[in-house]
Amino acid sequence: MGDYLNKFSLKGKVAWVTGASYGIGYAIALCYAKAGAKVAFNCRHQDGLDKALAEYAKDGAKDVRGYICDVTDEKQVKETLACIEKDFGQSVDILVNNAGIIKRIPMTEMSAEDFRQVIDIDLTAAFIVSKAVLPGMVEKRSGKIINICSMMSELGRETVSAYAAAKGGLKMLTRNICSEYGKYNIQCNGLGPGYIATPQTAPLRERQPDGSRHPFDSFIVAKTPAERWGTTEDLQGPALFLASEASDFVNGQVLYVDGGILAYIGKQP
Ligand code: NAP
Ligand code: GCO
Repeated sequence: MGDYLNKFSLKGKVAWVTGASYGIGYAIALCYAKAGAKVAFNCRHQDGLDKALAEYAKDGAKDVRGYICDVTDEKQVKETLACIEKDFGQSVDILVNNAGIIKRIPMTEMSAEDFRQVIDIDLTAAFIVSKAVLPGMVEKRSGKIINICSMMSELGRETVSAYAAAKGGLKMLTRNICSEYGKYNIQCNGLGPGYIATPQTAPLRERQPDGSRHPFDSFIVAKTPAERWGTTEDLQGPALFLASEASDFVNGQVLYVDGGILAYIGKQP
């Protein structure tokens, strides 16, 4: 029996999960802390940060530190990275580009400003934060970058043109970081959640005034072979795999965690 299970340990590693005050980022950061990593997270608001720190403590995560940082601001990102390195006494080993937003607006009604904001947070910020941590990873010839992609890295639908453009771009940024930095033992992969119950998707699951399910909620359950929405916990194992030594020869991939959506043509009428 080899030391297979030890390969999943994150002991001695520093992980930075962006936008991890709640939702998917929170679940991933929590799992990394439980796997032994020292964890840094950021968000934009002090009240969100304080609430999250209390939640991490309540959930038994040790060595988690929070920072106020807007990931679209290169200066703030550089300053935050310097604080993380100082606070933890080492450079970042694992980066999860998780912070993201969505705007559901039909394309012909969407302003260029709204489109740019989504691209800025969901795509350009992943470039900015990755660019900041890469030199440290190159120096130690080791690093993991995980980009949180989406069903919209592969599929389109009404109202999400900017989000789909960003998440499609993020898939290709993932492949390019792999191509450019793989020789330094840096792995960059995507994690592609299906439809996950978080604040981001809450409007799609709201009960109707008569108490029935939102039509989009029923639509997603019908489109998913697992016949349910995903939970943030569903993403923890796959995110741990991509952050750990167990995935050292996996590079440039997107691991879709979608209950089977992308494999399925849909119910026959
Ligand atoms: P969420 O519940 O809305 O959480 C988003 C997080 O990002 C929050 O912590 C938010 O904190 C932070 N954030 C947003 N903009 C930021 C910025 N400019 N700088 C720093 N932090 C920022 O979203 P989620 O559903 O957990 O989604 C997380 C990621 O997974 C996103 O990239 C999303 O596109 C992706 N995803 C979600 C689903 C899904 O079904 N939920 C599926 C596939 C992919 P503050 O607002 O306090 O800054
Ligand atoms: C939407 C949803 C999706 C999900 C997710 C799917 O409006 O279609 O918000 O885009 O959030 O990214 O993987």
